[in-house]
Amino acid sequence: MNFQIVEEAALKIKTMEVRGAARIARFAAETLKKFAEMVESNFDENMKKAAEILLNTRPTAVSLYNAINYVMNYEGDNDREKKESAIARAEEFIKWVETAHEKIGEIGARRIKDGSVVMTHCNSSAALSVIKTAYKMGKVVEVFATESRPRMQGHLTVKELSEAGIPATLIVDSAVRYFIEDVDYVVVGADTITANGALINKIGTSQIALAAKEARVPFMVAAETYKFSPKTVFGELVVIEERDASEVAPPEILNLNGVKVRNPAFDATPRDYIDVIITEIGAIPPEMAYLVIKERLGYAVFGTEELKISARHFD
Ligand code: RI2
Repeated sequence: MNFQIVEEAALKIKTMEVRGAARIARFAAETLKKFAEMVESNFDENMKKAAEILLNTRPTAVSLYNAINYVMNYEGDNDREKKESAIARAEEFIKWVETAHEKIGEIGARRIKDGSVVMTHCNSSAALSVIKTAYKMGKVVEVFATESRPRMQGHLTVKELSEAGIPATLIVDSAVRYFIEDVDYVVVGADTITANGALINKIGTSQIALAAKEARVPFMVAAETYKFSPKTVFGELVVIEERDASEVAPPEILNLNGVKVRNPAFDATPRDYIDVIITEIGAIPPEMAYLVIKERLGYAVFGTEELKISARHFD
């Protein structure tokens, strides 16, 4: 069996050519669908290998894990039935991704008051859905977007805001506290929400949450339910991806004697700093994360390696 399309997709995720927790999840489901269509024999074995290749790319966003598990939860008595089921499940997952954004936009925008200034971090499609919807309702007057070093995803955000006609101000990450008094809401996305309601998101998010709490600025998280982590119910800790130091500093710095350069891509924001999590099924307090995992995702465990996501995904 030729795994080329899977290996190519895995490389795109690893190098962040395809990035963003929702996008990588959707891309993994699309890739598994294409691969399933090509498999002619030994369906289980080949799909398992493809799933492993895709999983072995970026460790932090649980959306990737949930997408893969969702597709791999296919059923059937023979290869033909299994293939049909896997393809159908991949399509269901893709639809889940597509429909969730719109609902999150609607629900999140309702919480924003007229004339608001919003701050966001990195480049989150879910957070931007809230901001764009609120803007269309005439509620947002300006958006502060952080650069989000080292990959500068803030540049993507201001481009997107500009295309949508939304006044945007780009700031360096360290200017967050300087500007926080001018802000009415912080709206960020999520890579993972843990069972205890903590948010794992782009490095720097927790500092923004700290500044927001100090300034009494509401901190809103936009997260589809497939960003909630069933693994954390079983005590597993979220692995924080540490990317290559060359993303942070040039060779003359990397080669200095006695100097280390570290590049964690994500950090954890405790639930006490989060006012609300906007999901496609409603605005929930972070304390309800466990219930979302239990009721929405379902978790029949076959060893933590093989969690089954028996989701009632979208209704
Ligand atoms: P959406 C991104 O991770 C950012 O941390 C962003 O906040 C999060 O995914 C969610 O993005 P990266 O892939 O799924 O840039 O809301 O490391 O688009």
